[in-house]
This record gives sequence, structure tokens and C-alpha cells, in this order.
Amino acid sequence: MTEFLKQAGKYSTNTAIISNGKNFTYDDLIKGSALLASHLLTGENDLNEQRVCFMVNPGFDYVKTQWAVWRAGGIAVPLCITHPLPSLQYVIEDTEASIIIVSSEFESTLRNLSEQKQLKFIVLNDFAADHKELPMISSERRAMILYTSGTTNVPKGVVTTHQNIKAQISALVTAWKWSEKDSIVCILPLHHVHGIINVIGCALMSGAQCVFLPAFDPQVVFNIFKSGDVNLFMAVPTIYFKLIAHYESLPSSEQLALSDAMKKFRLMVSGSAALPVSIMEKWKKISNHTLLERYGMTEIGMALSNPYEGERKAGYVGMPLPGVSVRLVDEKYENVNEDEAGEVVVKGENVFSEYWNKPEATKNAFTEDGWFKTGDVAIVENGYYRIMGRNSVDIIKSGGYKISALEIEEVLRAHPSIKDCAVVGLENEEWGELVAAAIVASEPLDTSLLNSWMRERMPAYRVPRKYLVVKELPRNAMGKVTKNDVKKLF
Ligand code: MLC
Ligand code: AMP
Repeated sequence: MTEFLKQAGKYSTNTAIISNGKNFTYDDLIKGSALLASHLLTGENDLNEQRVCFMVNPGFDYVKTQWAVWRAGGIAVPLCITHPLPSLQYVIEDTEASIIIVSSEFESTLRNLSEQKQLKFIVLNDFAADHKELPMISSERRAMILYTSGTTNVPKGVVTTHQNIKAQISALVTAWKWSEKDSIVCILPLHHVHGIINVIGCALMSGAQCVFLPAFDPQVVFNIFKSGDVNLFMAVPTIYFKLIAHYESLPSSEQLALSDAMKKFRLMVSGSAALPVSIMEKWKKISNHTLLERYGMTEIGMALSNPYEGERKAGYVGMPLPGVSVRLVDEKYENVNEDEAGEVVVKGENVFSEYWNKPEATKNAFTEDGWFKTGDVAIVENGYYRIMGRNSVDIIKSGGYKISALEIEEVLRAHPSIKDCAVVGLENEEWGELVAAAIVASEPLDTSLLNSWMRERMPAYRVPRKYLVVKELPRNAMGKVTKNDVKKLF
């Protein structure tokens, strides 16, 4: 936090944020976050790592809230603004939050729960506060918890310290040459590192400007591109896919104007999932930009990146970022030979401190000598890393979101007509992978009703897009469901 404030002080009159058609300076951010921090500290001098969950729209209020929690000494826990109540409740309960902050439109979603649990409930910006002296926050303190789905049946909270966040941001600011002259448009959800670290964090650590859009809409993104107000863009492959499809539907005069506007950008980046070579090539034709593909993870921020200057290779994620150590290892966690594939393990200040309240999971996530095990398999070819896949078939990446097949199966199994099920990710150009469920039913099953039932229980992006009712699931000699055979059923 100290580093953000130092930079904000240096660039105090620069526009930091544009949201809802309004411009906010770094000074606005410093003052607004100080006032909210004072309110958070009513009756206390330091939140001492209390968890503050916030469901706040992207824009000035979001960043102000994040900074206020940090300045008051709390741990920031951003909630996804499109999650249904059971998913929100899980995070609030798992973090044992003591305070909830909401934009006014989410008041009705969380007020009851908050009152039941007797939590402090703050609706932006409906409060009055006097300025208080704010605590000094040391860099080893815990700063943020983000939830990630993995190979367990419930999401885990990834805890990062202020020092981790600073290291994750510094690596990118250096590698991609961020400066106060930059301006980026943010369309990504703000409960994941891609939006929080790569977009907002880097911009605000550089004295640059961040333009927020409430949600992803291709035409609105193109309007911003044409305005000439931004020179950086970062997104997941699905978003590039959708932008290309929209571009192709436009009249040629419009296409020309857009392509001209995009040529003036300094950098365009793709990540969070493998970038198909076809998308990279189409985008190059449209924008004249060779997308810079990088690789990262909630637990580590970014680890590998194609070069800013130098060749950006299609199908590769580049080399280690400054300050990040990366190795490829075999099952015994020993280095593989030069031309062999191995699991990516990572070390550095960028690596998270722990899974919240899960010491066993934390221990298992690291090798004995402290390398974080990503579960991704890669190979190095001519100095460039290429991601080849994952150790687990139970992890699905769809639209850039990491999804646990086991979590979805657990919910499906709670349905009264479902005896057994297996969830898999099917290869798909638009979404990367598409969630699909094979189901053994105990009685005739209407899959469209099942779909509505699922939509009430989990975020839309996790709900299966394909259902297949089968007599039995394919299994191996040990009786274990063979997911690769399940995929073939579709
Ligand atoms: C949504 N839909 C899907 C879907 N998600 N269909 C199939 N598969 C999915 N995964 C459907 C919806 O149900 C809806 O259909 C329709 O698509 C539009 O929904 P939407 O929510 O409005 O979608 P859209 O806004 O178009 O969302 C697409 C997106 C979004 C790509 C903008 O998925 C997104 O923001 N992804 C980014 C996630 C991200 O930030 N990941 C980074 C994690 S950090 P219907 O029929 O219901 O109307 C990380 C580390 C790193 O990975 O390296 O960065
Ligand atoms: P998350 O846990 O949501 O942070 O997602 C992290 C995962 O996304 C990584 O473990 C990878 O599997 C995947 N990922 C991120 N970037 C890339 C990329 N450029 N290519 C392939 N996979 C990626």
C-alpha cells in the first residue's frame, strides 16, 4: 500500500480513473480512500488483518474501497458482482469476514446475510466520517484473498501480502515498460488477478490512467478504442474471439476506422488461457498488433511473458519475468532435461503466502525447498516456454475462468434425479473449453429444468453448456471414471 500511496502522491493531479463518465485524480483516490478507511476504523486504530468483503462495481468506488481496506489495516476480499448468493456466502463465511461493503445496487443481495451474521455493513457512499490517523502498514502484512477453484471440491482463498502484490506488479511494470503516459481500458472482472494486478495495479503504480467499463460489450470497447483515449489493452482469448466476431460484422468503413485507431496502441496482451494461433493471426490482421501472450496464476501473479521488444512467438508464453524464478521438474521435483516437458514450479516474492485457513493444502502446494507447484506442464523450445497442458483433468478453463469439475459434480449430485455424473471440459475455439456433464439419472430428467436449477446455485460461467444422459459412466479396471473417455461421449 505504501508504494501505491507514494506513487499517487507523485502523480496527484494526474487522472487515475475514468468511470461513469467522470474523471478522478490520484488526489481524489488518496482522499476518498482515507475517509472510507477512517469510517472502517470507527472504534479501532487498526483492523489488524480483519477480512473485509466488498461487492462494488468496477470504477472509482472499487479502487477507493480496496485502498481504504488496505489503509485501515484490513485484508481486501473482492466479491464477484455476478455471483449468486450461495457463492458469495461461501466466501464471506470462509474468510470469517467482519465487514461487508457494497455498492448501493447490491444492498438487497447482502444486507440480510450481513445482519444474520451481525457484520458491519457499509453501503457506498452513504456514510459520514471524520478523518482518523491511519495505521502504518508493513509490507509483510496480508493484503488480499482471492478465491480459486482447484482439485478440491471447494474453492480456496489465495492470500497475498502487500509485498507479494508489489512484486507481482513491479515485474510487469518493468517488463512491459508502463509509464504515466499510459491509459488502459478495464473490462475484466475484479475478483481475479488479471484485472486486479495486470490492469488496475500496474496502471496505478505507474501514475497512468484506467478507464472502466461496467461490463464487456464489444461495441463499447471499440468505441473506446476509436476515442483515442487508451493505448493499452489486456484481455483473455475469449474476449479477442468476441471482438474479432464483432469486427467482422461491421461495415468496411467502420472496420478501417477501427484498424487505424488500434495501430496507435502501444501494447495488446492476451493471457489467462492458451491463445489459439488462429486468434493471434486474425487479430494481427485487424489491429496490426502481435499479441503479447503471457502466463500466470492467482497464486503467483504473472510468471512468464513473451518479450515486449523482441519476437513474440505464437503458441508460446515466453520466458520468466524479472524477479520470478521458474523451473520445469519431474515427479520427484528434480529438473527435467533441456528438451523434456515438466511441471512448472515457481519461486519469488510474487508467490502467495498461503491458502486461507488451509495449512495442509498450503504445504502440499510447495516442494520441500519452497517452490510453488503450478500443476501446469510446459516445455522450453529455443528459450521460449510452451504450456502443454495440466496435471489434472478436473481443472477446466472456460472464458479465462478456472473451473473445478469436482465442484460442479458436487452440486449436480445434490439433484434428486441424479445418481452419478462426470464433468469435463471440451475443446472450444470461443471459450477455450466448454463445460459438459455426463449424467446417470435415477428417473427421467429434463435437462433444461436441470439447467435452471444449476443457474440458481452457481455463476453462469460454471454451469454446464452440454448435458448428456448416459446409462453408465466409463470407468477403468479400478472403477475410477475415465474423463478422457467421458469427453469422447460428446
Ligand atoms: C458465459 N457464457 C458462457 C460462459 N460464460 N457460455 C459458455 N461458457 C462460458 N464460460 C454465456 C452466458 O451464460 C450467457 O448466455 C452469454 O454467454 C453471455 O454471458 P456474459 O456473462 O454476458 O458473458 P460475456 O460478458 O460475454 O463473458 C465473456 C467474458 C467473461 C469472456 C467477458 O467470461 C470474462 O470476463 N472472462 C474473464 C475471466 C478472467 O478475468 N479470468 C482471469 C482469471 S486470473 P445466456 O444464454 O445465459 O444468455 C488468471 C490468471 C492469469 O487466469 O493468468 O491471468
Ligand atoms: P487461475 O487459477 O484462474 O489464476 O488460472 C491460472 C491458470 O490459467 C494457469 O494455471 C494456467 O493453467 C492457465 N493459464 C494462464 N495463462 C495461460 C496461458 N497464456 N496459456 C495457457 N494457460 C494459461
